[in-house]
Amino acid sequence: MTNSASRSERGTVLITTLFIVMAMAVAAVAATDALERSLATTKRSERLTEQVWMARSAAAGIEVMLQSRKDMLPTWLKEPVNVPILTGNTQVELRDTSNCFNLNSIALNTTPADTDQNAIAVYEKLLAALGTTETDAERLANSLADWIDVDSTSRSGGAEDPVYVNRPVPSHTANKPLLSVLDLRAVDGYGPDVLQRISDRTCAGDAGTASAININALTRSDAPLLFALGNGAVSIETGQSVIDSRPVGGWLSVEEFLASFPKDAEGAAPVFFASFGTTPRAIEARFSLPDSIAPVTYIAQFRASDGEIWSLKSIRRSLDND
Ligand SMILES: [Ca+2]
Repeated sequence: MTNSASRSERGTVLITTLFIVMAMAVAAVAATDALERSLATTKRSERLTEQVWMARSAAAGIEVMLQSRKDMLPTWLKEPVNVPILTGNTQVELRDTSNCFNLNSIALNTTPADTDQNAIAVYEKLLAALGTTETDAERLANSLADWIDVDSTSRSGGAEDPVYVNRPVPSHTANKPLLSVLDLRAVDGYGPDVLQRISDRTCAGDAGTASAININALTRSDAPLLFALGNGAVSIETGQSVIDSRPVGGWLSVEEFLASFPKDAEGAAPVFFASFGTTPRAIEARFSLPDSIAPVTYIAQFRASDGEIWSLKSIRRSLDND
């Protein structure tokens, strides 16, 4: 009886010990798995950070290339160019992104942000010239102005927080300039039809900066832009006619371009609310990294004026429909 009880106790102790060992083994496996996942996450995070710095480094290399060989820009705008970076070479596609209405020209470069009524009026004219009714043009312009300005007072037909917080997915106005034209998707009134109508003629440049126009890259489809920037003084037909009359080799000066427009009854040439030049004013570079862990296209933006080219020092990833 005593021996039997002792064997039973030994058996219980053995089973308990086995359970403890099994539990410890499971815990050890779980801990190892968690550690491996944590290390993998950390490694991926470090890799992503490294890639952002690589992309910035590539953008700096592109800036040096553009600054040192300005004479090559016309060629590089036509075909991709290989740029050496730390991990090899990357193929860069350069685009002249002048000739769009800078939506952020609505914002004055002040703190707190205020808005420029002239730029809002120009934008309204552009919306109307692109086929929007005058009522909708005013509503859309004011809606964007409310989105950008820092105050919470809704303009006529505009939209501030009360409109956005009552949506099925509540949100708030940004109260700052747009980061991208794609931000318009969040602004009240900007449905797919409006975005499709205006996306090729608008861009999100520097706040408080006039739309940059390269007169030698204007196409007939830019005539509504001239109509709006000229505050309606230049009809779309006149704009198309002037663009059609561009000399072979391009206009040599902005003055020569302006002289192509008919003068008004008092002999005055049209005045444009824009910054004009005979060469690209805004350049966009798109590139990928050769050993990227995901297929990402980076976009770096540059500005050009008076023979100088400089980077905006910010890069971003390409988004859907971007
Ligand atoms: Ca606002």
